Amino acid sequence: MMQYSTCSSQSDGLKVATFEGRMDAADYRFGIAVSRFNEFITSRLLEGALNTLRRHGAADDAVDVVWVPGAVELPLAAQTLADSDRYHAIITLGAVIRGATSHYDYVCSMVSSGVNRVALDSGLPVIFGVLTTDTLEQALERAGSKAGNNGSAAALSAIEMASVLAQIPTE
Ligand code: INI
Repeated sequence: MMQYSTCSSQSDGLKVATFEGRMDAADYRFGIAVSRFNEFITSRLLEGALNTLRRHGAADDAVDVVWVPGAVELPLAAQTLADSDRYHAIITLGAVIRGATSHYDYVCSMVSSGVNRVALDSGLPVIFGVLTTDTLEQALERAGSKAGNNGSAAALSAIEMASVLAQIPTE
């Protein structure tokens, strides 16, 4: 919703256009890429994302899910989803756990820079819903137990970004 904000430091009451996302997903389509590696965790992230999209009005047929082998494959899946022109936002979900991998830093670096590049190249919101934790316990905490659900948080970001980007005038 566009509003006009008055900058209080301006004595002449200058008004600036201000855009904020509405948390209503009914008008948007979402693509979700989720990794099978650490599926015990990522399936919970997916459940959180789907529940949140539904609660905010997304229809089931407005959401597509693509499973990939691991976090490293998420950027290519996100890019393919973005290139399809079917979606207003893409959500990537994965879990990289340091204790379980000696190449943790490489995997984190590839997935984070890849996801960011797809967002900037496509001009679509591509949300980073990938857990990067030291332990399985920390991942579980962020997948629906005491530290919330990172998949649900990613879905909220996707809705907000789809809405706010749609409002920014193009000329
Ligand atoms: N993929 C993950 O999603 N999480 C991990 O913790 C992980 N570990 O431990 O290595 C992981 N590796 C697989 C990687 O994402 C690719 O699928 C694989 O290298 C093939 O390209």
